[in-house]
Amino acid sequence: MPTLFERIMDGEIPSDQVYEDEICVVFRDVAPQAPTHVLVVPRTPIQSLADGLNAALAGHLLVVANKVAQQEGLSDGYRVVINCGADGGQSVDHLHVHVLGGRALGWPPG
Ligand code: DGP
Repeated sequence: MPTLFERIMDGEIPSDQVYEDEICVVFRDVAPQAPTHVLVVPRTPIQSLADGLNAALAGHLLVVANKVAQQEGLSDGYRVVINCGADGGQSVDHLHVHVLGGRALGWPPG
């Protein structure tokens, strides 16, 4: 069964895509928690951060997160979040990196 994010990347489910390369795709979150809220999603459907992410892919996702943050004009800063598993609040079982910005974000998270 393809994951929800594979179905988005295949175009079966529409999305507002802001970036893509051979390794990952970035699209806007359907339920944004900040003025800018995008998801950096590897094309390979790794379930979570706890499931075999390698250093090269992890690094690429972070480099792309910063690239898109600059593209989105987040010059005052931004936050990168990876929710992992049930306690981490992960709801889609396809690894993804949240990039949030456009307002001052609170800390700690709930
Ligand atoms: P997480 O809770 O960390 O697994 O984040 C999953 C995110 O995915 C959540 O912020 C909402 C987003 N999301 C869920 N369904 C869709 C969808 O169909 N389209 C888009 N663009 N985002 C979605």
